[in-house]
Amino acid sequence: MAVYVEEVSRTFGEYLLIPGLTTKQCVPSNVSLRTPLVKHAAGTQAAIELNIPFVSAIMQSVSGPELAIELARNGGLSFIFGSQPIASQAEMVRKVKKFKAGFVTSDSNLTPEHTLDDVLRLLRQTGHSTIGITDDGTPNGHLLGLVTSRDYRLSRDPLDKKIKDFMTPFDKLIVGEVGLTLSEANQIIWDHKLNTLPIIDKDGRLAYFVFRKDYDSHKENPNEVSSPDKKLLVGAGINTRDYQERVPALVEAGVDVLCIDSSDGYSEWQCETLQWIKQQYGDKVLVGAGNVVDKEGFLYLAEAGADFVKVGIGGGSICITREQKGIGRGQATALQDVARARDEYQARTGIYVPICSDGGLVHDYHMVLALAMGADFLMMGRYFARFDESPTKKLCIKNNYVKEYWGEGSNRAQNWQRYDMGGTESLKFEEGVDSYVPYAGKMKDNLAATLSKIKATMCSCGAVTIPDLQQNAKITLVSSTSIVEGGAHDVILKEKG
Ligand code: RVP
Repeated sequence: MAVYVEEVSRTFGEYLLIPGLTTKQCVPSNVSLRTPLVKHAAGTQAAIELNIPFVSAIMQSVSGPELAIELARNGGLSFIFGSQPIASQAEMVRKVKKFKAGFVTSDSNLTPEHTLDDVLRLLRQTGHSTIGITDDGTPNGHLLGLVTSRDYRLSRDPLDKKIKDFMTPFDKLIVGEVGLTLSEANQIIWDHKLNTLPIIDKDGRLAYFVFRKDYDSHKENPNEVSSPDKKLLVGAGINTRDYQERVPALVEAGVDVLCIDSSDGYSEWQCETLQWIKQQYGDKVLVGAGNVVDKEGFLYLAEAGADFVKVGIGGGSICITREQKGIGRGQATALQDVARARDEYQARTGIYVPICSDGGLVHDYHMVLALAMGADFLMMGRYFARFDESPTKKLCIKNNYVKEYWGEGSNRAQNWQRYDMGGTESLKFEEGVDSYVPYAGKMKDNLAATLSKIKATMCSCGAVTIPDLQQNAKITLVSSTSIVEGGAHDVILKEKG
């Protein structure tokens, strides 16, 4: 006879936190959101820790290099999507690893033979007024000069005037050499009253620009997460089909951590993939697995060697797996079950395997609930898709700005490996939708608001660290009537101005 799980499948919106004693030390500025990403012996430090408990979803519409750079600069981590050719995924990883705060690869470049008209066209396209003039017009060609808006006068210069006749030529430029630190570059900028310092390699090729303003923005990122060589941390998604080719390419590109990406991870395919990686690389390559929704799934992956386990089936905002296949579990219940298994596993083995709550986080307070229920970090798609840094188009629809957001199981993404059940048959139905999300601006501004809410809630619960919260939170189920009571009610709301 089938097993009936008596516990109702519940989600975050059905719970609230009951405040604990807030001591005088328990203020937002004392709250640390530092959290382990990978397994470690209890009481020791994990090989990778994040400064904020957020990772971005392994999705085409979320985790490209631009978002990965910004998230790592703010203390979290992205998993670059795996539903693309191996070479292009590895290139994205490389792009994140190559990022040096304040050192920007020039995205506006022309040759001396181009004209003022070309300069203006490029300016309209990129919005950047500093243009690198290289022998072949590429970002890393030999540097021959620079054009800024101070080099031409639109009222006098003809549009067909050649760049070589008005650029600031190389011998008049102050340049720095690869290897300079950001503060050394900044010193040159100040000494010579420059706006831009081109950085060239020993062969005279353009490597980067350092702009005056970027030095300050570096100081604004105290949470930045980086590897010992000071490069930003980045992760990447893999699948259980082509891992023998994909993993070596990603490792070669410098990836810090991998994650097997599947809607249902309780499978022998995942076990095989984990074992192959561990046989090839030992603990030099860290790899998470999932997704699971119960104790059995967690234990299976933990014992197979997963460095973290991801929890959640069917809760994602763009996900229709539950409707299509009838599998899944309320995210809160799944998380509680897996968290219990993680703690039991630690008690038995002395090894702490972090768990990640993936999908279905709608309000900021859901994030605190997920952490209180035992998640070490949270994976989000919809949340990040709304920002400037996500790789999708920003559109104006019915006077509202939106960004595109589509599921990996949609026809648009065609990430069938994620939903693959083995064998040779190809997938015949979608498990995700193609949608829009309201545009929300810069990641940094949104993170600041979200993190300050999380810290305020933690202080109300009397917790200054995530482990504190996990051990001491008081969580209560709420009735549907009390959910209504929680919003504004029985008043006539004023129109927002
Ligand atoms: P959300 O943050 O609620 O948008 O959910 C994102 C999560 O949804 C992803 O991390 C992934 O687990 C899941 N997902 C991604 N694509 C699909 C799908 O097409 N069904 N689901």
